[in-house]
Amino acid sequence: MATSAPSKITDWVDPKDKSGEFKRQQSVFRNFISREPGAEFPPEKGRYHLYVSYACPWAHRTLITRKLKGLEDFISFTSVHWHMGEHGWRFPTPDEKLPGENTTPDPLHSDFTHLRQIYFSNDPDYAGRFTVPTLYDKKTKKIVSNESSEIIRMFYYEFDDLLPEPYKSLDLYPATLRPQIDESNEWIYNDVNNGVYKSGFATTQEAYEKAVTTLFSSLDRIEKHLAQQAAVSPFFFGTQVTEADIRLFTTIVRFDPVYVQHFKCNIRDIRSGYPAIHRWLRALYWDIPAFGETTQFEHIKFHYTKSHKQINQFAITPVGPVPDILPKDQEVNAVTVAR
Ligand SMILES: N[C@@H](CCC(=O)N[C@@H](CS)C(=O)NCC(=O)O)C(=O)O
Repeated sequence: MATSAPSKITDWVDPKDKSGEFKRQQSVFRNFISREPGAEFPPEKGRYHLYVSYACPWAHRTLITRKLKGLEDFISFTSVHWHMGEHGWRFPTPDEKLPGENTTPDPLHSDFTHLRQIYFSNDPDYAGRFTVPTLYDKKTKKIVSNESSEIIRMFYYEFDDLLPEPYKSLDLYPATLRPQIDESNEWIYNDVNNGVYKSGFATTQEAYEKAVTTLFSSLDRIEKHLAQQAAVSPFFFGTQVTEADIRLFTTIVRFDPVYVQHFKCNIRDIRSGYPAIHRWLRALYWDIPAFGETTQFEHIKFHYTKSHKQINQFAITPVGPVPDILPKDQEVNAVTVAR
């Protein structure tokens, strides 16, 4: 079960790895909530708890899906504090007032101060990373999963027998679109979702340039796709929101506020360089509460800029861009003038 952990939690790139490339570890807990008879983790109202960070794009996927599927009364959640230090994520203290709902101490373990204690209570020998999202079973006191791509898929269908319409029939991974979604997941994960981290955590010029140029050629490809797709719907594929929207949104909404400057993803930004992506982003953010209401820019901006001391020694958070996200009917001046 254990994977090897680096000596320091902040050693995003193994100092012994001369390539300077960020290599993300595999998630360790890979169980599934399932409505199959006899399943170890059956769908039950109130049984599961999600530990997330509002800052984290992977955890953000699970918050969006939970809300889209109407699972708010079924799955409770807590967001950790945005600061990640030497001991990893910590819970807010009772006197800290942070934006966003459920930014509280751990409601399930009053003596726990850090997320890592959930991992150790589950497996005292755990040697992997202490990541969010973490899906926890209150009944057996076990971690079900710490892999966001699998947690969201459990949420798509496994609670459907307990859900009213229209949530029950909302299909976020429709059979007809699966080949397209799977194909795009592959390169968008490698080049974009994880690509921003590969760019920002690189410790050699070569590793950085390789990641950032790959990232931007994939953004160019997405831009072309979304410009054509705009004739059909505001969504990435087909005429309804799907997994493709959820997985791309959490990276793109962080792009201008954080990744452009903090992760040096600055060949272009979204608001002035990618009109179709910008339109798609704002339609999701402003028109669908599951996207807008789960986005907490203060957590997002503070987390990256004040936790990654190897990138930003004095932990100063840049003020801009202002605003974090533009209204749908407003553009940056350069775009308005060009029109
Ligand atoms: N594969 C995981 C990745 C999750 C992940 O890396 N989360 C980050 C926050 S954005 C984390 O908790 N990192 C803590 C660490 O690596 O120590 C998933 O998609 O669920």
